[in-house]
Amino acid sequence: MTYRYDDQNIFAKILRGEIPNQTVLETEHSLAFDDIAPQAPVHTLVIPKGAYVSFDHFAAEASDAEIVDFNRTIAEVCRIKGVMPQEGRAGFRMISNAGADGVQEVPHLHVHVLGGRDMGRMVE
Ligand code: IU
Repeated sequence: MTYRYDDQNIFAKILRGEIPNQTVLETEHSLAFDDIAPQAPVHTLVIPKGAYVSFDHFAAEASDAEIVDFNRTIAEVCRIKGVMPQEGRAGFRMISNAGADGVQEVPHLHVHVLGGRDMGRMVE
């Protein structure tokens, strides 16, 4: 599988510093920032700094260090935002849309971290 990455996508511009963002956490290989149109009290996007279109591209071509960093950044964002599961209400949902059927709008891998309210059941 060959992936074509569009370096003019909005998240590439954010990574290059051409567009501002509300940074939650930056690591060696990842950036987390708040979504501009939040769907929940907590809605943070986590992206790798590398040029990966979607999760399948990342899984196929990212280094182990990038993959570990990305996963730990997601978990750290949950801690920072106070949505780590615990006794009581906290908890979160992670979503990564990929491709047309996944209704992915921005062609740079991103995981949505959503929480701060009951996220409801994922049913049709
Ligand atoms: P999607 O999974 O590709 O559909 O999600 C793209 C998200 O990027 C969506 O939730 C937008 O609100 C968000 N976003 C953003 O945070 N900043 C932007 O400048 C743009 C989109 I354009």
